[in-house]
Amino acid sequence: MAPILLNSMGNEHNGYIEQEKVYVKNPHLDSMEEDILYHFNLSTKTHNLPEMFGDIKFVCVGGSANRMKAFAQFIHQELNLQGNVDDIRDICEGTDRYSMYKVGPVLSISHGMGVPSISIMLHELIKLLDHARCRDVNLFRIGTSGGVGLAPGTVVITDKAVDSFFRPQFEQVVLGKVIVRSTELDEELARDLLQCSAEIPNLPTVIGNTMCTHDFYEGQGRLDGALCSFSTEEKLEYLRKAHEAGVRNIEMESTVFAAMCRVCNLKAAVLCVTLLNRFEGDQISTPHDVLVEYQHRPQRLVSHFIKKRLGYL
Ligand code: R2B
Ligand code: URA
Repeated sequence: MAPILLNSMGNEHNGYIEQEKVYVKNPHLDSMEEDILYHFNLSTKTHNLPEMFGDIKFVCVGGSANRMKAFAQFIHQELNLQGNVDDIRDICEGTDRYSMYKVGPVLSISHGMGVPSISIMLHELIKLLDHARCRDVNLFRIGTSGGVGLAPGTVVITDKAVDSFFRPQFEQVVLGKVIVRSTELDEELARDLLQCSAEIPNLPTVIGNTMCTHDFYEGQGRLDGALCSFSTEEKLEYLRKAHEAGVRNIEMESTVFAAMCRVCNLKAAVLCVTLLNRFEGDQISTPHDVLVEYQHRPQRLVSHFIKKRLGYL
């Protein structure tokens, strides 16, 4: 059953599985002799991308390079893969923009903070998956966030990624015009992940909307930045409105992540743990060891999902 489990997101036809392809949506790419993935320090001429990455089925992305290295080491252990965890090397070591680790069918990549940083990474990642002729790939953003009315440590699986006006859309300025793309994520994947969370002890998880902002301080209604143009009451009113619109957490990458994956036919999910309840404060004052345990929660959840899909559980 293992290959069928892997392909369970595909469409079954006449006894065989039609696999989901990763689509780049750019006609200009066909006429390029070489494609240099500059921020990964990889190229179609200098690297055999199908050989290096053709077996990838799960891609996990997160902000911090150290966290994504730790995630790769964790998955290596969880999947009982051969070799020493300390030998897992950064495929992008020739550049310090992003870090990338491959463990079996799992790719773990850092994306930095904010929409512009993750969007550059996603352009090159989606081209990489296409060049490598990958099929049936699931993509996960595992990260941190501020909770809206939730106990700290809760994992939020994103239903819709919304902008600062609570709209499920991502706006990109292209050639001086605004292009609007939908940010809906794969409902079935979100439901499967919620089911996984119920099978893991001590992993409080909800499905809710995630608000994506372009700033950590004023943009998220914080009173503790270098600048602040509003009162405590105005902040709380905005958070109450966000909560009414179904927002359960706030972070800084989900809208462009959802929009790009959707256009390119990639099944994607966003899982962020809340570090604090924004109705109760703005500063992240939780002790370091507690934060480390919180940040491990989305990793445990995705690992459980991957193990189930691969037939380990
Ligand atoms: C969550 O945490 C980061 C800010 O601290 C940002 O990248 C995000 O989305
Ligand atoms: N990341 C965010 O973007 N906001 C928070 O409040 C916490 C983590």
